[in-house]
Amino acid sequence: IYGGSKSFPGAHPWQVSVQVRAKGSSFAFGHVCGGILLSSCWVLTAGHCILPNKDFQVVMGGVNINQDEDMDQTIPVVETIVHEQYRETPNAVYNDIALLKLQVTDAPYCAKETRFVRSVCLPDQMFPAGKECVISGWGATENQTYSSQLLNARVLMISQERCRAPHIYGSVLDNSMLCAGILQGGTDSCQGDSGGPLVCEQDGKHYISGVVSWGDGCGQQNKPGVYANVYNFKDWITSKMN
Ligand code: 4AZ
Repeated sequence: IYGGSKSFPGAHPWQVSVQVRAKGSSFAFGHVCGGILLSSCWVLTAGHCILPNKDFQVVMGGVNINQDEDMDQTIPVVETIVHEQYRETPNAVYNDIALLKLQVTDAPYCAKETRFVRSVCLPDQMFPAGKECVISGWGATENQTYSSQLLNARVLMISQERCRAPHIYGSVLDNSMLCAGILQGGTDSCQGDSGGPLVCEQDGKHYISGVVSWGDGCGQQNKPGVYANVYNFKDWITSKMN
């Protein structure tokens, strides 16, 4: 996260660290992406986070990714489902969404709801341009490659029409994507935040509006973050979860 600040424990209880088993190791996992807790047994992440034939686990509840914390819940992933139309080109990533099914720990639960672990709602609308929403993650900052502390920043929703302007992203943008950021630059998601949440609050409830997906660099003027447009995938998500 560029231009962000440290998150308080429990401030983003749906934030997940998606981790892959290190090569040749039976126990060591490393952070590859963010993720979003949708229900006790389902995590939403980006399609480009899923490397085939790898073992994944998720860690949630804590704020420091390099330390075991009392609030941490670590759960193996039993199934990965990447969107059938997920596609990467040199200029954009399309339908960049995937679901992770978690291992049941204490039937019927996988993740247990606590002060620090809680799911976020699926949206029943696209949030309007100018709406202030929040991004969070352990990805790159303006000073270092990764942050051991969970960071967050406020960004503004940007209309599709505006984001398709030639000096922003032009016609590579489709309805599987949405833009959010600060067009003057400085505040943005970045590498390692991918798969993580863009969350908007409405009437005291928190809704997942976007999944960190791609962008032209990080924090650059007129190059806002591009997010998988969760409202566009709501039917796909609910059908896979059922
Ligand atoms: C990445 O490489 C990436 N500024 C993620 C988010 C953004 C750019 C790149 C958005 O995973």
